[in-house]
Amino acid sequence: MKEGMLPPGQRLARGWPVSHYGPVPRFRADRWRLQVFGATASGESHAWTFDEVLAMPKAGVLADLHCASGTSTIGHSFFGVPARVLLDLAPPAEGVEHVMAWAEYGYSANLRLADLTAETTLMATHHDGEPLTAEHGFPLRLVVPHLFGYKGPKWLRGIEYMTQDRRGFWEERGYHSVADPWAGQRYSYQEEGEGT
Ligand SMILES: Nc1nc2c(c(=O)[nH]1)N[C@H]1C(S)=C(S)[C@@H](COP(=O)(O)O)O[C@H]1N2
Ligand SMILES: [Mo]
Repeated sequence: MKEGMLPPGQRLARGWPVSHYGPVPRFRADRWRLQVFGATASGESHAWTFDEVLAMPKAGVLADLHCASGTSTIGHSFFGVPARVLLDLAPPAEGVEHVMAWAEYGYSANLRLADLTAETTLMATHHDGEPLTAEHGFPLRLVVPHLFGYKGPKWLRGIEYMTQDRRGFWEERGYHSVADPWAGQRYSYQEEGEGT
């Protein structure tokens, strides 16, 4: 059981600090779409309005968030659409094992398909019973509790199915491509000899 424990090298932050690169985007419902594209089974891209996302099946997830810079926040109660719902609505082509999660302003994070379909991976709309605040990702934020925070784009706008793994925003800037905090997978140099 990992309950009540922090991954190695992490310390508890006070409250829930905001941390991301760049400005906080403004939500415009008329222009906003969640897209699934790339190597889809049908070859077509899919897009949903925010109202359509809100009509998808929902679930709650309890999560701790671990920033790779060394701070953690614990006991978050998120609510939203399990990411694996997208796999039913817009299945990937055979052989797809990696995805890129895309956010506003081109932020991206690569994930193994298995990380996206994990039971606790959520496209969150709510936190502790309230809609997400703009700073924490309103209207939609990916939460991947078993990986470091940079794998969870705030202001999520798309999932790209990839036939080959590619590195996302922080992964290109020296951070680990898998990012399991319990395995201490913080930096890309650690991938050497890890066989990832
Ligand atoms: N769009 C976007 N999402 C992002 C980031 C970012 O820079 N841009 N930073 C990530 C990182 S490194 C962390 S630790 C968490 C922080 O989330 P919080 O501010 O809600 O604690 O957001 C992640 N999601
Ligand atoms: Mo982070």
